[in-house]
Amino acid sequence: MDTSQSATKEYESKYPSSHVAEDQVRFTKDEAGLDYIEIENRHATAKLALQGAHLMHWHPKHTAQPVLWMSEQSRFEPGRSIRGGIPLCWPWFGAHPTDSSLCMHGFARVTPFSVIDIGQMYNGNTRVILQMKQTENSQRQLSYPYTLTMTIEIGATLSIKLSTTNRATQPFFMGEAFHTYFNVSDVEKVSVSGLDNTEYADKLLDYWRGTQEGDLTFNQEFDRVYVSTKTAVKIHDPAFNRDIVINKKGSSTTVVWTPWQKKAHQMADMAKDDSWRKMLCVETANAMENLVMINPGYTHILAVEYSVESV
Ligand code: TA6
Repeated sequence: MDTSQSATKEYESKYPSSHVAEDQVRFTKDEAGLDYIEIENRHATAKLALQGAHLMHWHPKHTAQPVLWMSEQSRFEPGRSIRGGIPLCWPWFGAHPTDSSLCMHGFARVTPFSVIDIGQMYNGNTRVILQMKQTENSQRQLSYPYTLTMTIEIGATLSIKLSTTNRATQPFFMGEAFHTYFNVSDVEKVSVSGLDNTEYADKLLDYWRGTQEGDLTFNQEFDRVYVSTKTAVKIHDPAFNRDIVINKKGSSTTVVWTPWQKKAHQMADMAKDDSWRKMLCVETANAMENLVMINPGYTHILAVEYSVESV
């Protein structure tokens, strides 16, 4: 029995109630001990790391290119973030507001999640429900009682929901993001629409505030936090003959980032070639003045849906 068969058997013994669609789902484990779920249904293929409920790969069958980008230099080690796919930023975005010793973008992306349910939907999509485990590291960084649940539905479109339930007796504030790396033909040849007239903080200009005029195009490092915006955005990629449409709910911030060459080549988990051109981050978030307050007993849901339109 190979590792994926034994991983599947282990899963079925642990989660007997889940209706694992045999031919759609494989459970694998790599030599570093990270667990993965590989999915193929009639609409798409996908791969998910249980650490950080991290969707690494999504390729709907109606488009020639995968929709998510993954660095060839990414490391896959317990406790280390993966460079590409959809890193989960939670319970803060960017640097911790008061303690700079804590990791960028929060600890959820390096924390293991357990699979609560997995199965085939009536429309042929595969839905995976995961819950973040409480670890010594997570409890050290956030002592509040909470439940963090991720629901991912994989098909011709990709739907992701991150539910935070406050199980404490007092409200708490948090930041969050789906820090999504999109696979593009060349970042210098794409544009992003949907943020016209939107205020932003420019991280490269010490958070200087400006207002976006028209579509975004890229010819240098770009790192802007667009605030108080609930609009859908589109990545227009004529060379890949497609638009990637990003619809969101429960999010008031959209972050757009390309490191460009110099910054990319300074990053240990980015190749020292021009692969940085093949990625663009458009992140569905709540950050800066858009932090979320959750009252005791309440649940906040950050939701996004990605679809691909041929052009
Ligand atoms: O969302 C953009 C950003 O905040 C950039 O400033 C850059 O730091 C990027 O995230 C990557 O962060 P990471 O911690 O994953 O290296």
